[in-house]
Amino acid sequence: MEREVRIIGAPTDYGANRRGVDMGPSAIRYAGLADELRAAGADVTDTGDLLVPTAETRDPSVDEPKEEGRNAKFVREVEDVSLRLADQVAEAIDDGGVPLVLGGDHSIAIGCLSGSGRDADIGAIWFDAHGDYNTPETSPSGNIHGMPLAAALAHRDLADVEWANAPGLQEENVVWVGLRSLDEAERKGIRESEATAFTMSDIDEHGMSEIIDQALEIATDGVDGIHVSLDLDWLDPNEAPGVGTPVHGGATYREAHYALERVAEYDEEHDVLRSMDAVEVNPVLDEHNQTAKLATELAASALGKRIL
Ligand code: 6HN
Ligand code: MN
Ligand code: MN
Ligand code: MN
Repeated sequence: MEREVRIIGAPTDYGANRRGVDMGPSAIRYAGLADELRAAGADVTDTGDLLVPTAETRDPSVDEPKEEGRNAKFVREVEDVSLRLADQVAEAIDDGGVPLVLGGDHSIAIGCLSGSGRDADIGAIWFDAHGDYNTPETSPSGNIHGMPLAAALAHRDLADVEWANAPGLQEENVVWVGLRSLDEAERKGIRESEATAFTMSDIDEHGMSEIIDQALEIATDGVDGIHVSLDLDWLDPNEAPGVGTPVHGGATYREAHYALERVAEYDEEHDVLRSMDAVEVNPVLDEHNQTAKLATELAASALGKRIL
């Protein structure tokens, strides 16, 4: 039977510095997402975009910093989007589908993780150049897209931010793949965590094939399923120029495809993929929609597209 893939657009840029990432869902749809997914054998429904008030109509500093030393911009707006998105993600899973959430900036992963882990224990594979493990206390930018994993895991000074916590997410089942840009506090936090971090150097040393297999084993061990978070800046900027925080030395086109094809193969055997997001596509910075196209292809790979 065909599996339902439910597309949910989350056109936010509250969590990022650069305007434009809110156009990501449109660009990814325009790149042919639904057709690619249907070709991969999915039964596709598109719920459209969440309503997200444009950032210009909001004051980023309202209520923030909440106290001395805490910096998180647009925290109320991110809360509002996260709560509504979590409901939609949970509903799609309840209905037997796989929600595919299109960002928007990476702060939308907060809603994805809490929705996906609402009535389940989950792991997560985090394909990203960055750790996204800052908190309002450690963040150099105040941008919430650098914080979603720490928030979901209720870390450090975020334990009281209940709307951002994803109680189902198990720290020991969180795996980063492709890290190459960490702030000092993130580095310390990641070292001290029970989660597993694979850097680009690990990929250089062992190859993507071995790293993704390990990541899948760790993320799925003893949980009901996993969330796959795909930040397009995971790829090298030569492949994915349309992102707000590019970092050289990222995954190649084939490494990225291979990793997501393995997710699909593993899912076919073990039925582990609960939910997925594709985030940080910024059409304003992109070249001929190349990064949106890549997001489309990689999502299709993860959801069953095969070469042969
Ligand atoms: N992303 N570590 C930097 C910060 O501002 O916290 C960059 C975060 C980038 C986040 O790409 O999703
Ligand atoms: Mn990210
Ligand atoms: Mn990133
Ligand atoms: Mn546990």
